[in-house]
Amino acid sequence: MNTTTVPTTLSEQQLIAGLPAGFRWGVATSAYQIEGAIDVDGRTPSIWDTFCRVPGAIDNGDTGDIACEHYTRMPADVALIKDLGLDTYRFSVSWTRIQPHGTGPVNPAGLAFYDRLVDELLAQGIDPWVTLYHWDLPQELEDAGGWPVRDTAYRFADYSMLVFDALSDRVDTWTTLNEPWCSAMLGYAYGAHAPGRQEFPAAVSAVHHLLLGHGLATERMREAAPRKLDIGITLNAATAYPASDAEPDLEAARRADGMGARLYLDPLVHGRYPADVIDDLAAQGIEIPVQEGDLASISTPIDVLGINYYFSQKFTGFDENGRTTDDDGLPISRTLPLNKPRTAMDWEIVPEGFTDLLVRISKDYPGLPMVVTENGSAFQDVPDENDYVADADRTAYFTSHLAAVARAINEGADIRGYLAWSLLDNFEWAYGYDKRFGIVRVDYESQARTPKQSALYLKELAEQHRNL
Ligand code: GCO
Repeated sequence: MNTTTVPTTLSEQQLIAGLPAGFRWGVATSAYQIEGAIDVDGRTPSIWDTFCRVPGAIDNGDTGDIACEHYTRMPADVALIKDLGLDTYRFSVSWTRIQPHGTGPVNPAGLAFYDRLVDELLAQGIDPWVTLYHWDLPQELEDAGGWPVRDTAYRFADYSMLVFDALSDRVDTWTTLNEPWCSAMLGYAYGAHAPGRQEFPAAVSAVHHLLLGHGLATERMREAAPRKLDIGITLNAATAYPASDAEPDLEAARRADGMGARLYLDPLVHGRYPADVIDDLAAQGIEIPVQEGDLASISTPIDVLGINYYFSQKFTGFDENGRTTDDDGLPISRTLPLNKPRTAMDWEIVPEGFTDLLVRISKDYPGLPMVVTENGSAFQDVPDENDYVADADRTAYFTSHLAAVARAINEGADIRGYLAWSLLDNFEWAYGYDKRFGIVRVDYESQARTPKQSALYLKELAEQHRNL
């Protein structure tokens, strides 16, 4: 044994070695971030194609036009997953390939790509995991109002069934939405993501219609399921730590947790929106546009809750001058540093926040099997002359976060697998290609793929685990 290994690393390794039998080891991507080929086989623009053309919206003026050319390089990318010994591949389907106008019949040429992808995965012994929506709304639906409009929920359910009817004979695991918080808040409140709107009340409507779309699609998929399938949703969540026990700090953490986690989990699991969040919104004159029957749809039981975790934050209810309300009389909410090392995204590295989150969800929403559907990190990679990246930083991130998952399991959380984000360096939304999350390096000039140290590490862990 390496004598320089510090005890915490040792126990992290032991924790990881103790992950349960049958635990999934996989990797995730999303359509717009890797596919490229934006105008072939009938695909039309999504909100991301449009947003990428807004001056200043994306670092460097980057776009997803070419991305990783996964659309044409797909078989080689699947072979890569196989080489890494990973058993699950989570990918998303591009809505405008399937249904170019956001409504109407299926586009067979667009569907054919995912049909081939699923067959290729199965031929390699890799379990396909479909995400139906990873943020790429058809532009035509945004032109009709987007997620703040109720009709979009029905459009999403119709689109979902086109994909489901074509692939449910071979795909066992289905995620409706990826991170509705991001779609609603980054897209409609903060304007940092497509469609770039900054209208908080519209963002709250978007939350409800995203959840309604999830519920309607889940009901219909379950009804049509040819056999027992796992259907669920993926949320991004974090632990919101209060800066102190002072009431304003506790309140700031409560509000952050309410808007970040409970606004989604409560309706999905308990069939009601959290009363404190409803009150907070009402204080701003905002109402969630619930209609009769919506919450019954939204709380249709799910089989798996996907959790995407990157970092946690500390919240305070005081501003720099010690005041607790702003000029409009609204309560202050600010984040303060936890004083941890940071990734290239400037996100603090907080594995204990991951354990706390998973344990907390398992207690507050019991009986819900979870899978980590994304976890990973961006760092400033330095390739050697062979394009190999010895990414000790990313590898350490995986180690500490896998150990955090194992700790949560040891504390009673039901977590069935871990999908690393991401297979490839890819289009990191508003950050463009500058931020690299891949376990496999992509040279964007040549499109060459080179597994990084972190990929080889995950390969080894998956292999050891399989041989237990
Ligand atoms: C996310 C997204 C990914 C991001 C990743 C890193 O779910 O937020 O699923 O598309 O690339 O999170 O920011």
